[in-house]
Amino acid sequence: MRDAQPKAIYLKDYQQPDYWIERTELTFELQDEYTLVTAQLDCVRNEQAQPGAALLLAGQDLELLSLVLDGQPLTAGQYETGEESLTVHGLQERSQLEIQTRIYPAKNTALEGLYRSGGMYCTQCEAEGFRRITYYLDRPDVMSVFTTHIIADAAQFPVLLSNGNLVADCVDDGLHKVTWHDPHKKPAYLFALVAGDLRVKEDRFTTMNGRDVALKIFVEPQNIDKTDYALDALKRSMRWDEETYGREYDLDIFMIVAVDDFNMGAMENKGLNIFNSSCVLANPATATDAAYQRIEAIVAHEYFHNWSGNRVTCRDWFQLSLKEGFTVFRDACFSADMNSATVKRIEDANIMRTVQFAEDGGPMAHPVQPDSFIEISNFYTVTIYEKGSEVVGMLHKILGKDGFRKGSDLYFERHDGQAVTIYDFVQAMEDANHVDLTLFKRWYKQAGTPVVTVNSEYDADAQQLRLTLSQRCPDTPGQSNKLAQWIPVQLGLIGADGQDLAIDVEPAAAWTESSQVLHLTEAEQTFVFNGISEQPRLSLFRDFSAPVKVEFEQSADDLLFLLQHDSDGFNRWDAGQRLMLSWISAAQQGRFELLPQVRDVFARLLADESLDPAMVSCLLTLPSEAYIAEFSAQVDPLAIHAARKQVQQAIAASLVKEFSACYQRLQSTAAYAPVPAQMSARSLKNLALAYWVKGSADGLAQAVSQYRSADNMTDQMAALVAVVNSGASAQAEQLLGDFYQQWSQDALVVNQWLSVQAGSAELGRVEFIQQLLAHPAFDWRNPNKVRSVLGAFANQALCHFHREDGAGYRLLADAVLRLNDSNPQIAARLLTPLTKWRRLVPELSELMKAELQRIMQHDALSKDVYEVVSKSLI
Ligand code: B3K
Ligand code: ZN
Repeated sequence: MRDAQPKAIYLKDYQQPDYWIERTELTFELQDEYTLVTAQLDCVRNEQAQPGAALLLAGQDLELLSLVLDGQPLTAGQYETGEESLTVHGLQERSQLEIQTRIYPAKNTALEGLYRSGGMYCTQCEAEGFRRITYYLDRPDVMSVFTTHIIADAAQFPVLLSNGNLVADCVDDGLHKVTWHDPHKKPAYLFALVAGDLRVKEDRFTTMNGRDVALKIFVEPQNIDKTDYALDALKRSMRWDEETYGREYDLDIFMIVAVDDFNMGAMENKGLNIFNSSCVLANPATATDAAYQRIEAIVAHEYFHNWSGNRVTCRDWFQLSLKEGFTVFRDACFSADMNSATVKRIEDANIMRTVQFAEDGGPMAHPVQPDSFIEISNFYTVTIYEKGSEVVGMLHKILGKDGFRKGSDLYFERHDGQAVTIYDFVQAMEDANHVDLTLFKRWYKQAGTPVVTVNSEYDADAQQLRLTLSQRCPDTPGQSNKLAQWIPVQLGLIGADGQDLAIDVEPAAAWTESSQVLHLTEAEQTFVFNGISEQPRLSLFRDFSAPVKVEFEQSADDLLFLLQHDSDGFNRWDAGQRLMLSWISAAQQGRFELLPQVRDVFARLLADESLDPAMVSCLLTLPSEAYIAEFSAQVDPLAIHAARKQVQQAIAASLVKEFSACYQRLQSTAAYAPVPAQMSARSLKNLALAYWVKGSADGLAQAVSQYRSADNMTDQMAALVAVVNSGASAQAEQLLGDFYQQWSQDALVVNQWLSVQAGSAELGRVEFIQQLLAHPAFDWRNPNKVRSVLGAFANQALCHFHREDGAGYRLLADAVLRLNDSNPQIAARLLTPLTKWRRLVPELSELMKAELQRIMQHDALSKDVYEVVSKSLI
């Protein structure tokens, strides 16, 4: 254990800084061994600060070379350095401070600040990476105008990029020198620099007011044929944000750079987005449909941050969801508009129920606006992002489309150029719509997933339905006795003919144009529906209208009815999932059988050409093991695995003909294109193949044949996964070998190859994972590879991760300890599966806890790992 325990930082302690930095001029001299950074900061005293207040700057892993204040070199006594700080005395109301530091990007394995990735230099400054570049007021409420000079060897670094517009570019005596100027003031976390020998794919975009913008995607030379889709997605995002939010781009150039070594998906640096190469590069031969959709969503997300995050930014990191929740909501709506809105909603609800509800129910549970943290990097969570987005989505439901737009217009107009809080966002929504959202704000302060219990009574004589909804929210670390939250309940009542009944309800909906959204704002409320002439079936929380758990007993017959007839696609899916969960739980108790009427419904769905194939594919997909675990009181991963497999096998065996017919029907000779209609058809075709392979030898032969003839990665990968999961080990080994040979030169494809194996119940045994970690294709320094092997193993190959002797947990804990030193952010992220120990069956729970205790004993834990482990053990 470390000596001094890292300290928590509290929202309640927020104070403005004593100085602002109006202008920041940076000079980078990139040399082989190190980089020299000269920062000139125009500091202005905050009017709230005392004259003579010291200037307190943050810095990490910096060598301080010189300090000059208002032209005078500073000597000992005029400043002090601490372990991660620099204090400077003697500033006037306005002073200029020049700081020279030396840094070592090639030794930076944490991938924060300025670092090397292969032959290039790049940066990642959010949240607190800029302090690894120079001493600075590295906090988002300090917004400054940046000018950046970069000087580097001209032969090695023909491309030198930073934020804003290029204002000077020359080669002088073998040195390439450029200057970039960003006229928009911004916090340091949005600073970026890239240097390399890169190729560029270019296009142009004309904004709604006629501004001509150059669009450029920079990649390493071998990837230039993988840039088309991101460029297309970027243009669609720019247009969509103009049409949907009235937001226009504000510089002459917008750049994206692909980088192989990157901790996260991408980063929205002003005018210079940096992307993990896995989230931007694609061509049909190497990327699956899922990868294309991810790229579309992330390109949009980062672009949308230009307004929700950059122009209007966060006052402090407790407000992270201000930009992330809102921007995820924006990208989700964009993806819904580009593809099937229902399928997108299903995918998002799936993530909420599988990952976010788990976080809410575990030791790292925190509100959308946390009260404290030890390491902010640990708070880039599904709660901040996805639950944050759901909360914004509920505001959208409550205010309606036009009301929400009025609110967002006011927010952007009122706060442009400012660093604000989540409540400033809500205030704009309130002011624009003249509503009081006091109750709604509890969503931001209370952690945990509310549980809504449903009771309904139909009175045939009175032709009335009484619906009683009650809510409670479980205690979470540091929070108990939660208050009722404002829960929008979108619903329908369905008659025997499958049609929605007309709704006349008291109390009526208060704040929406849609009478089908009830507002549950108290601990318990009864809603009375009048004029209901038959006992209806209830379809509640349509479109996943609130991120809650629902306790509602509905018969298998009712669920099967909803699966077929609900006019709300999301609830059709949900009814199916609830049915499947009931089968899996029956299988766990040794009493599952697939009833003929269920089989017939599935057969009809498979043959129904009027339905969106992607939707049918969702309807017939079993809940994942992780999803099932979230719906189990105590988690027995091995029993869940066996039960799910049994149900899957039963479906496969009883519908062989139907799956094969559906597969054949959806075969296509059209050239591959990543367009919605094709992607939708492929998703059902490949789902049918996966079941067919499990149901018959013909299916296996077809999968091998699809693998061999595929001209695109979606079909090749789907066939490979189907064969691997079939348990046909000889064929699987053969195809995996062929695959590696075909793709060994393409790192992104090799990562997919690693993850298919590591995440597979058939292959992902502990000993095999150890072999993958020793494979030449693996590299501990590359986060994508760590995620492909260890992330896939611990999150997907659950039957091996939860091995009875604890070897799976040990393997993961060893990896965490190894990465603790080199890349703490990735180490802490890998820990997530180990935080769930309390919910496991006792034998496994003890073994997992023991691994956490072993990590805790380590004597140099990073703040990142310390926070997750210590909170998990409380
Ligand atoms: N804002 C970045 C995430 C930065 C993560 C820092 N540890 C990506 C995004 O959400 O758009
Ligand atoms: Zn974001």
